[in-house]
Amino acid sequence: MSTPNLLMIGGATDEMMSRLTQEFTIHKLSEIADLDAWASEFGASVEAVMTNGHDGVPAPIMAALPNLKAAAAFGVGYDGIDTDACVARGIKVSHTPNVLNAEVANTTLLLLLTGLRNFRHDEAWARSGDWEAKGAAPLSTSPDGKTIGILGLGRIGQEIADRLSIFNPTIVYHTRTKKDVAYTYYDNLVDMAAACDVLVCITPGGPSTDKIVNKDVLEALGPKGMLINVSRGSVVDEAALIDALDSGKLGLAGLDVFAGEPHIPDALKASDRTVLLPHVGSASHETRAAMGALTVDNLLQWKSDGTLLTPVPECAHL
Ligand code: A2R
Repeated sequence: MSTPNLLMIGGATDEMMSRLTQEFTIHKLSEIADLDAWASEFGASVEAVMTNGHDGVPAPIMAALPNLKAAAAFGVGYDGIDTDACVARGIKVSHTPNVLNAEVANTTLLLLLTGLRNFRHDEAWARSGDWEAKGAAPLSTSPDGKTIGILGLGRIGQEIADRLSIFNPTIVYHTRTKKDVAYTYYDNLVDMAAACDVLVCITPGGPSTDKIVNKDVLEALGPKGMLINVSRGSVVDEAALIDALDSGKLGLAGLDVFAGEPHIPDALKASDRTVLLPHVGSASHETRAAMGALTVDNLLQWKSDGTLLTPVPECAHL
């Protein structure tokens, strides 16, 4: 049986490795000390890479693999992969849509509840003895009946809207194209932010959404408004966010993603208006297993017939 050469950029679970090692000859980028030396020996023989949305396929690696045919990304976002360059070279790219919708939506609801209900502070109040020393913790804000704006009403955005229904919200949304849904559509993000109590970002990253949540959007959301970002750090102008929080022009931020991950600006860490997570939106055992299985399924299908199970839209015609 042939075992094509596969370069792994980033990690994989034991389950993924056990399926892959039977089918591919694996090279791990983390074990390559000298990329040029490795590339001169193996680069031309590598036909597939496995990566993730964060690491992508860096340009020097693309250049070192002249016969690359398939790139399988672990994750739904693939802004780290230059799909134009892949299409130009006929490289097929897959990702893992849908299997993480529920978990990212759960994370969104938990950020919403933790922020509005002030549970971060309440937990500290209970743990520190403030309850006995100072009395009842301050009141907080109910998540019920709020107007919630979804920036990016795609697979995950729709799941967020569905799961939010337990709070009887008014859902509104902004995307580039109006969708066939009953929610109110805003073609202008600032206008939507002005109408919202909470703004949830769940668009892809990349140039078209870079800092789309800017000073004007944050100030329109206002002193009682909450921003939730479960998409990509690049979607929010982080400097403007820090200014808006520190000046009280924005009420709260619940953030799972950051511009310079894994670095989080000290101002966001120090703020009592933030709930911070280390990019764990999809990071449950169950969901990561499903994402890993789909990543491997894509590679195995490509090995068997040259097609991908879940290609990214840009490469679907290849
Ligand atoms: O704009 P449209 O009509 O293509 O709608 C998409 C929207 N979107 C945008 N909205 C406003 N301005 C933009 N520049 C823009 N670009 C895209 O984001 C669509 O409603 C949504 C993306 O939905 P899906 O492609 O179904 O992605 P999914 O699976 O919901 O994941 C979204 C992102 C990933 O790319 C990762 O960055 C993150 O969630 O995990």
